[in-house]
Amino acid sequence: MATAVDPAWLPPQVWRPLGRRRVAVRGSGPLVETVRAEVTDACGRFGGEVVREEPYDLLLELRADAAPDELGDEGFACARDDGPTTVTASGQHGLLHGLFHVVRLGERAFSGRWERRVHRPAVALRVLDHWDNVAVHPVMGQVERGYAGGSLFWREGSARGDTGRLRAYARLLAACGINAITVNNVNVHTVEARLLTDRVAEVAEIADAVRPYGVRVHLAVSFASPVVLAGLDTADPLDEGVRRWWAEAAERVYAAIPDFGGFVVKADSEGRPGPFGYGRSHADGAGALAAALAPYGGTVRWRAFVYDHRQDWRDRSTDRARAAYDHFAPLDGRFAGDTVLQVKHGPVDFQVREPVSPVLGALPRTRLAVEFQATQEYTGQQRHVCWLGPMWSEVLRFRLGDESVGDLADAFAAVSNVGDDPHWTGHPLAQANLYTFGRLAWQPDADPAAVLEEWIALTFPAAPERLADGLRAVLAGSWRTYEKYTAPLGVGFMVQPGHHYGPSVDGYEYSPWGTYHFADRDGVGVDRSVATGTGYAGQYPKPWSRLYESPRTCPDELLLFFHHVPYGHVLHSGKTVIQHIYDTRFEGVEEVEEARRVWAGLADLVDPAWHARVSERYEEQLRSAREWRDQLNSYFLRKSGVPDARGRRIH
Ligand code: GCV
Repeated sequence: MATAVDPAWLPPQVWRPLGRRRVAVRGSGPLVETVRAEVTDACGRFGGEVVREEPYDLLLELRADAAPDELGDEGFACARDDGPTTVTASGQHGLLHGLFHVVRLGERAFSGRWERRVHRPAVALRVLDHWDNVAVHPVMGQVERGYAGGSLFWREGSARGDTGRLRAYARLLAACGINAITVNNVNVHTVEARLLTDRVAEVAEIADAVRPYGVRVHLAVSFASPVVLAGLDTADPLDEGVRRWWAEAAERVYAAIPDFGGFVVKADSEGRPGPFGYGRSHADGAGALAAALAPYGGTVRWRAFVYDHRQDWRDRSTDRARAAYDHFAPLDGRFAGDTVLQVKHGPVDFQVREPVSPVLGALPRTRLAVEFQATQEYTGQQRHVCWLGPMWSEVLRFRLGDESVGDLADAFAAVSNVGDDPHWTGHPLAQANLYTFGRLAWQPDADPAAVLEEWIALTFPAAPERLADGLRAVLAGSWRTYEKYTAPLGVGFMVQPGHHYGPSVDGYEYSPWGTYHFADRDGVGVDRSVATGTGYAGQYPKPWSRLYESPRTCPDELLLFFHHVPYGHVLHSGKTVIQHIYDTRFEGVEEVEEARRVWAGLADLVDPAWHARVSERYEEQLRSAREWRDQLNSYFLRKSGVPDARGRRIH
């Protein structure tokens, strides 16, 4: 039996439970019209009926007086007693989310009874940042770190104007719970800078296309805009002329896009301009932009990804991991009201394993966004299956002080993994990352395994249990599998420089980027202890600072992030570091072989195009995993001279 999968999302079959009912939609407004249109379409397809009055099986109702304080703009209450299922919202966005909730529940929405339950997102801003270039960049192409084809918004210097696809995209995002997109790369090049001014109409067209699904548009802007776009002789954030320029720019943007979301800024980072160039702080820099957006309620997301990318590798005193904390912790309380400091979830750069960034616990008086990377730059570039749900969930549940990261955050952002690929994400199974980001951003303490179940059920409606089992088997453990054959024990960055795909153990070892592993004949890892190393471990509150300080208490999976240890160091697992390196490389490859076998066995249950695409990527994943295994194992055998205890073939 072949299960057809509609790459346009959501596959029509998921609407069946709702579509064969009598459904009433009450209220008015553009998003209510979207809900009504969805319901009408589903009922038309599956034989149900859109009705005005009782009897009905489902009532979707917008009522301004329906506990607005409790529900907020995006929340809704869902209940079912002896009568119909009811979804009540006090804001239009809430009704839309309520609709997708019912879709997710499927038949369960129409059986049994349950008490009124309120669902509302943990944070108001759940945004996907597209690193899309308008003009094709000579090195990075149309999409920086994009692995899903071209941009949905831009092609070779122009807006694509494919409003149908954009609308479908917004629908997909709403189904995941995502409510904002940034339509250009944080590395803002010359052409893209103009989206803020004379090319804003193109952004307005995108905003019009996604608005019916409650998605708002943001822009990445260059800190040097006043100079680059208006010829001012300074971008000093405290200069009156500069502040006026930003205020006028914001006014024009809001005239074109009344619900514009705000700016994201990468400043003083990897060569981008910023306030340091004018002797100002990042709080000053963000303040100028926040003041411009304040009259309209827009948000400045200011990235904390600031470090010295021109480091001398000989200099052992500079530690890139420390940089964001050193720069930003002293600024706590100095950011203007609506500024959100956007912090990568780990201290370095989206490696497969990093500790949680201590910045997230260091600015109690600052609004924070946690930034994840759905695009799989360092996790297999959407040629490898690597479902990141468990990693993100670990971050969100991690407690810094009294609160979890999920509680501390005021917003969640992810670098988008979507492009114009027919499957949206290049690797069809990478859709699970998109969905999981949206659901965890809505509810950070959600069980990722349950989210994966939802994704499976929504993507393969009515899938036979064998297919669901197979998908679970290939996805659930895929992050740990990837970690096994790539980076041992938190060491990171053993990738090919530049494009970051595939192994190169010393690729960054003598580079200016600050990402070293210091492997020598005796041992490997970075000493970040306070006692003898860079002091990074001391940026954490207790108990973490104490735990990370000593190799005896540091968790195995982060040992080489925090310590330089001899190859013979015995892990908590009882294995030596060198044996762990060998064993995990072999295990990782075996797990990919097994996943490929499981996938091959699902051929009769999956749409042939899907199946073929995933199979082809498994071939590449396996080839690459073997390359990782062989390069890593050979490297460490040659460095250490310690043979594999099990005598396996190492080159
Ligand atoms: C958009 C990493 C990536 C860059 C990216 C940068 C960032 O360094 O390799 O492509 O630039 O992160 O997050 O700004």
